Amino acid sequence: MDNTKLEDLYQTAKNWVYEAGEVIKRSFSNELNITYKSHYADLVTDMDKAIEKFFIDKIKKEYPDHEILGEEGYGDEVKDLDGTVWIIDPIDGTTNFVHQQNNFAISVGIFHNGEGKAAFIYDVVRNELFHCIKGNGLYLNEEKLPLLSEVTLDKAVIGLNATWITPNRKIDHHLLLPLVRKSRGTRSYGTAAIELAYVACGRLDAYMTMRLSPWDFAAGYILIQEAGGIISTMDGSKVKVLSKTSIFAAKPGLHQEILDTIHTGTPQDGE
Ligand code: 2AM
Ligand code: CA
Ligand code: CA
Ligand code: CA
Repeated sequence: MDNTKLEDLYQTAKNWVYEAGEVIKRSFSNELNITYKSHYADLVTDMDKAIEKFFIDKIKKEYPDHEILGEEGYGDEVKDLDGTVWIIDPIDGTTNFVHQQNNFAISVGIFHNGEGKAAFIYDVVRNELFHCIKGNGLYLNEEKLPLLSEVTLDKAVIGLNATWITPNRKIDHHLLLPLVRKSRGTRSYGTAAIELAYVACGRLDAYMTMRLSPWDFAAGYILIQEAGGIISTMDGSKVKVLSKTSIFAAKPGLHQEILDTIHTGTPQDGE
């Protein structure tokens, strides 16, 4: 894809993200139709479905050869990242959307032949669009943000949610105690997309989560790398963009310090 084509795609996608945001804002006065997916805490609303369909209609009309992977399943069965692939979460943070009408985002990542090319995470209520086109730096609305700088754990704020205190197969949860003790603090926003955007812009120094799907992290994955951050799985290996995976994103330096703390620490640390 040449630069002019990519620039066009980026502008078009950005306009659609703003338009979708307007649709969501207008919906606040309507009653929501909420249903359950896999279990009692896994919600979906008519707005999740409407916004996903909104993107799919636009993309299929304008770019019929592009593929789309969306959470609500109206897109394609995407098997690989050949060609141009959009990975879309129409509303990330549906529980917040339902309970708070705040702290949710539209997340759109665009890949071409396996490479992240453009990304958008739009916090609709705060009017904050985190976005990038590959190689051009990270933007918050119109403002270009600086590259992430190094920080040590004692000065870091870490995005971490309470599922980590439950026993799990991924990691001995006691190993996270030193992170909670030694960092400046932990935060949990209930929206992976915004948490990743916050790492990209430096509001969080790191974020770790046990199991996300491609639509939860695709845009954040692109934004964080554009900002000079590091994103991997919890054990530090490369993220497979089309798989369900743990995610660990952090500023350079801190990423290794946390991996060392977790993987060489002893469960008693910090107790
Ligand atoms: P979602 O709101 O798009 O479903 C906190 O719930 C974060 O984890 C959100 O980013 C949410 O995305 C994501 N998540 C992933 N799988 C989930 C599930 N099965 N139930 C609830 N949230 C899930
Ligand atoms: Ca969901
Ligand atoms: Ca999500
Ligand atoms: Ca969602």
